[in-house]
Amino acid sequence: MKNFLVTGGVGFIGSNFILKARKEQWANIINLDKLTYASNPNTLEALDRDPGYHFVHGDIGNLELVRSLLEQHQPDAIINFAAESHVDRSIVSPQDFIQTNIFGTFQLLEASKTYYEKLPSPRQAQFRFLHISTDEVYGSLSKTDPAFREDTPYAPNSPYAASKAGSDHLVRAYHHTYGLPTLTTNCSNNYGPRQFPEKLIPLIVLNALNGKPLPIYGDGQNIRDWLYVEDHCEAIYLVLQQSQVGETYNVGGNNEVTNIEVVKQICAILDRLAPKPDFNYASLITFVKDRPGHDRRYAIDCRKIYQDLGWQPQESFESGLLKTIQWYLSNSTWVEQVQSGAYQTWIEKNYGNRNDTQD
Ligand code: NAD
Ligand code: TDX
Repeated sequence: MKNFLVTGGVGFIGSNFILKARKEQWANIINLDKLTYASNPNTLEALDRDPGYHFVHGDIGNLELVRSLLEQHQPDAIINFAAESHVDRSIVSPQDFIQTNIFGTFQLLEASKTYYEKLPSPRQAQFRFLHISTDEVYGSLSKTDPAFREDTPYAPNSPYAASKAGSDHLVRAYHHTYGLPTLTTNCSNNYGPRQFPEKLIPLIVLNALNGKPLPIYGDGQNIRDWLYVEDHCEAIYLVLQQSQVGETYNVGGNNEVTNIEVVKQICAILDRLAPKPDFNYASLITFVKDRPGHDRRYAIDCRKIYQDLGWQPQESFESGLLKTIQWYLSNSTWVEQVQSGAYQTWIEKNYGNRNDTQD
């Protein structure tokens, strides 16, 4: 079986990818994760006894650590999910975004280049570096603009988007200049199980269940395209298996929805699944000050991945949202861990304050 080095695999999308990769026997996994505030190590406890899964606590920016992991595990592919990913945090405090998303990706590329150049030619032909990126690098659309295509010029607006754009450019340059067999996917807003509740959908679900206000930035008319995380994971695997090297693919859910509509749909589902007498969850909706520089609309044109690889999203927004909310209702321990900060205590107990510990 193949070996994949996954970075940031304790986070939302990476953990869903790893669980699927092990279930479907796509590959053995080495998971390099720094365990920032956005990760709950218990997310992957189902793999505790899986001999095909190996966790390493560390930073993608630690060149020595990454080099030794590559040497030791000889992966057939590297899939880079590791990032600081929350736009609001990037506005308040951009430093970590530059450090991980730009410098960290640069270090990972450096280590990958040396590793790739030393591989014997049959293995070189198979090797891939897949970088996971976002539609936010393309900037903001008006209601009538056509959706983002792979050749839409980059115009990032937030420090997060700019840091992801920087990493995408580095990945492109390592292919163009050094021949590293890279691939990049730019996807829209993911939703599904195991997402940290700083992002809109889990935040609204958990605030509602706790009777807290449901904050809507600005007028609530900003539009996002929503992609169910499992559909995204399928797309990533397909790109890895079938794409020509150097390609980039946009991945979207064909689900453009305004924020206010997303929140109303969540409230309607909760009214059915967790009813309270004489109470509608929508009564908690509260309009708050807008996010600075808030992008108005994202939309993805996924014709390229459909035409080249035959991928299209399978999940409707209605059924994906229902499954997501059911997951949060059935996984109260996970929710308590991320909300109480108990997992950070667990990290300190198990790993101390060391950032680059090899398991
Ligand atoms: P997340 O914040 O849930 O998880 C990120 C993971 O990366 C965490 O486990 C964290 O501990 C780890 N990490 C952070 N810095 C690290 C470092 N220096 N070294 C090693 N590990 C580190 O993010 P996510 O939502 O799962 O996003 C994964 C990737 O997908 C990111 O690159 C993000 O930019 C991209 N993306 C996310 C979305 C989305 O809607 N969530 C959409 C498009 C693209
Ligand atoms: O409390 C809120 N109220 C609100 O109205 C929050 C947290 C968000 N919003 C709005 C802002 C956005 O228009 O909801 C929309 C979604 O917000 P986020 O969940 O923060 O996602 P977004 O900013 O769109 O970015 C996400 O998708 C692209 C991910 O966080 C990124 O990592 C990804 O690249």
